[in-house]
Amino acid sequence: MADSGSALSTSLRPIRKVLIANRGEIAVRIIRTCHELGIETVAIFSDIDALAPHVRMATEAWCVGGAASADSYLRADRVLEVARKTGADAVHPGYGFLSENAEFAEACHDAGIVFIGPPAEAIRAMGDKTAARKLMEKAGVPMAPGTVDAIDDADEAGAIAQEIGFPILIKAAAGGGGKGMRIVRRAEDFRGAMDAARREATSAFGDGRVFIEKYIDEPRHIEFQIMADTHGGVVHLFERECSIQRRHQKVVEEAPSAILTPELRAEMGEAAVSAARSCGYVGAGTVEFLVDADRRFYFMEMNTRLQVEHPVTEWITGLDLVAEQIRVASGEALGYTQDDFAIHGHAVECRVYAEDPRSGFLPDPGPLMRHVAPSGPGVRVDAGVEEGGTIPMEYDPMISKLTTWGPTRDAAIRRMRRALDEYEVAGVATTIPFCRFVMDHEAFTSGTFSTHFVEQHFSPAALKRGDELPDEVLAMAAAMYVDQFGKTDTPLATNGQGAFSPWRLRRG
Ligand code: MV4
Repeated sequence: MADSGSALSTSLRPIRKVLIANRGEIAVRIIRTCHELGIETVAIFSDIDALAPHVRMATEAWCVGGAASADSYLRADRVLEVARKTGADAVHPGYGFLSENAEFAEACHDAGIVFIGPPAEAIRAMGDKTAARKLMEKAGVPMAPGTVDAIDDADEAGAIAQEIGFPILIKAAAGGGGKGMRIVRRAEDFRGAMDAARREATSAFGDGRVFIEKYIDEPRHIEFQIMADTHGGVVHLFERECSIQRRHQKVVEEAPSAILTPELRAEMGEAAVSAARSCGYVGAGTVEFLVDADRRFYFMEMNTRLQVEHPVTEWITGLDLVAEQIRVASGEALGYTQDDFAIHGHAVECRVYAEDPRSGFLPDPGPLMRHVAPSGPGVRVDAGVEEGGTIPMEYDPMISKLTTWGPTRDAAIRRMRRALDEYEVAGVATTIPFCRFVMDHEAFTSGTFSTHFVEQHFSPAALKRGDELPDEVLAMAAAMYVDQFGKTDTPLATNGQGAFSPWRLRRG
């Protein structure tokens, strides 16, 4: 592979100690790989996370502040101070928190600490959706028809919308994840929608710039994993199907997608590699596409971090993506080319959250009185909490990611049903029954779904009863919890709606 330029650092930076600027399952996941590689780890934690698994597992752990993310995990200054005083060679940001913060990446670099992620300029370019569109246009990556630049004149924008043809979508340049978007179906609604989108974008991002795209109705969300080194090597590691989501929150993902042909996969993979090259990408990244009913694909955005759903890619490729990130961050070449990869079988991920699918997926944080995760052939559980611990209300209420592998899609799905049925949780409501519903649904099993799956097919009434733990098990869980963790029915925490007590058990 050719070296693509002098701006790329080719010197080796040995990484012996990594600070993990995160918590929960992703911190645990990163620590595991570091320890396998003989790398020491530094955990950071907030006041309420002192007993969390990531803190216990790391070589050393330092408190960085109070419960609120803004007082701890988002405190770039304190995170860097800990990195400095512990002699960490590198920082792994995980996902969320500081992972897509270009200033933080830069600050690490300025402090002589390796940021395990792309260059700050790549984070910045992809964070600005109009800058990303400009790069993609130059790189020849297909996009939905629309404006490349942000547009502020409503008359001009209206004329362009007319030209593209309704329905159109107004998006925030600083947006992502669906914030600040407006669908417009009729010309007469355009001006009002544009004003609303600008106001929303200004208050959400402090940046009111918007642009316009043709609205792709009932698309599939298919994203490509890419990996790039500092020597000009870039490969894609196939796709993940992420269409099963609600309110921009993914719930079920799989790899590969049931609808891609080898030809389309190759074409989209090449587009993803071009997207990565266009912004000088280094490390693990994800290029998101929308795929319409005619299987035309359009660039949506690029995520400059390791993603939640990366385990399904690890299942089908056999790679450890965190190990690859660390190798690349230390300056090593990929050591493989596109032809070295083939899809091995099929993998499915279900995200298990402390949320109640019977009442609008309301978060249900609290003590995890029982947590017996499934295991056995082809089952992987990435959890950041354990039985006796607590799902705090301050952070994302994820309990774990459950992934299964099988030689075929059908086998992976059957294995997922078995694993979901094995999973025992008491103390909080979970999305397990919802995931079971998805695994059973004909639209999912036949592969004929879109991003509208949940709104089209799900209602709480569709959840089966009888999938919750029996009363005897719940009573035993509560008794064991009190016995092991010394908790009584005195409140453990409050969520503003009342106190949690070990006796407040939940079914399903
Ligand atoms: C779109 C779209 C349809 N057409 N763009 C949602 C989040 C942000 N990344 C962009 N999103 C969308 N962009 C065009 N031109 C539909 C969505 C969209 C969506 C995309 C993937 C998964 C779920 C979604 C839910 C609603 C809207």
